[in-house]
Amino acid sequence: TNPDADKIIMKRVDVRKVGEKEVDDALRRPSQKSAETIMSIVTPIINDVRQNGDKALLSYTHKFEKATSLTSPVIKAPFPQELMNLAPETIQAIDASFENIRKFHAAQKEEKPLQVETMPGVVCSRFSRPIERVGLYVPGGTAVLPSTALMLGVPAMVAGCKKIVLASPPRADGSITPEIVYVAHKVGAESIVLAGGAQAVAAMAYGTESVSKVDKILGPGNQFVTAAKMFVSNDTNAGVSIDMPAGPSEVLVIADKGANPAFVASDLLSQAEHGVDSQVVCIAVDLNEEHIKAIEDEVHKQAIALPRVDIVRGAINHSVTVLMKAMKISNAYAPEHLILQIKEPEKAVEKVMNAGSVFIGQWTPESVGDYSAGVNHSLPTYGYAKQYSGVNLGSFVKHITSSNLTAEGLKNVGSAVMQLAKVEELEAHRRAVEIRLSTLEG
Ligand code: HSO
Ligand code: ZN
Repeated sequence: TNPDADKIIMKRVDVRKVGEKEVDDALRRPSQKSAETIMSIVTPIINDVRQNGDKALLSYTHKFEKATSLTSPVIKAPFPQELMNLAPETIQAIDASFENIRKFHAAQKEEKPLQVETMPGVVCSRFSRPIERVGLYVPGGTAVLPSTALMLGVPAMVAGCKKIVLASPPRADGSITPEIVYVAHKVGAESIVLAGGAQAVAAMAYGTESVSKVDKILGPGNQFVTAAKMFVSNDTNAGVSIDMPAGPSEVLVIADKGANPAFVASDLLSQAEHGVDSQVVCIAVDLNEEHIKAIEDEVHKQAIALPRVDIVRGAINHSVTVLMKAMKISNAYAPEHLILQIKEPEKAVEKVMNAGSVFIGQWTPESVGDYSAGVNHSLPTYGYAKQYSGVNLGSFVKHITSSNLTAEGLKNVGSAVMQLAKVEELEAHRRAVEIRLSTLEG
């Protein structure tokens, strides 16, 4: 018998020994259910909630969350104190994290409108306004995630969104995690929708008798939540947008000889414990067999001591250690989280082209960003870091532009406008300028 048979170990790929295809295959994210399958499941749910409102919403919560005693799908602010009784050390931790996240997102505010005089007398401006009503989805599932409520709620509050609606699946007894209620209270949420999945997304997108309709839905979720967000954002009747497509969480750690194997392993595992579909990647730069073995042994040793070892085992199953070519592979993979446990890590940041959030140096585990440092943890996964940013203050505002011309300005730019209108054969456009120029001359 093989003593290593039960070892929790990542697959190894040596870029120097195998072709590009093998590397790509090893780094492929675990496959998800097909879009059609998921859509065929969520579409009837969405339509039902849209047509039948609270009644449908409640029936799905009874069915999926087993919260059969629940009689109303919404709690409105002010939230009763008895729903947010917490240990003082939890209150302190939430308050400290809240403050750091608030500071970092407040610093993202644009001080004053951008203003440019493109020609004498032609002034163009851009200014931002908060999105009025936002719906924040906080997943339930195998872990309670009040930190996600913070990551979505704090920037919404800082941006000045008028109505913040939080949705999260209730527990089987119909109650909601008190930490989430406390965060909802702190960010000034209008209500908490006690529902999850596609039904919660539909309720916020279209509104029901008791759920307020919102203008944008943000927050991570499983495949059903993501599919529902995609569906409603494509429905012009809903008039709602979303933050980004979401997939399972992931981390990529780049480690060199100086990296502490125990630290590297702890970071890989903190991501692996999120779900069996999580993927963790370790890129070993210039490491010999002994170094790699040390990391692998640490992964196993620390993993078997974790309460969520079974989830970790599932995640590690489709995770990889890659030898060499770190930054090129990392940029191609576009990890949600990138951890740099290498010499001169700040220098390497210049080469980072695609990543959701970067954790620099050995004293920066991903967990600090997940909870309390101040950066946001709602980040693009599944390779979407190539084109999406994580949630930030900008996710809660839209930009409006304005133009303001003097008579001189119109004289300066008018001929270009009239000529292009002529090219496009849009005569009314041309005349709108001409009529003014003639008035000026007359
Ligand atoms: N790493 C997760 C966020 C999270 N971690 C919540 C702990 N709680 C995805 O970025
Ligand atoms: Zn995490």
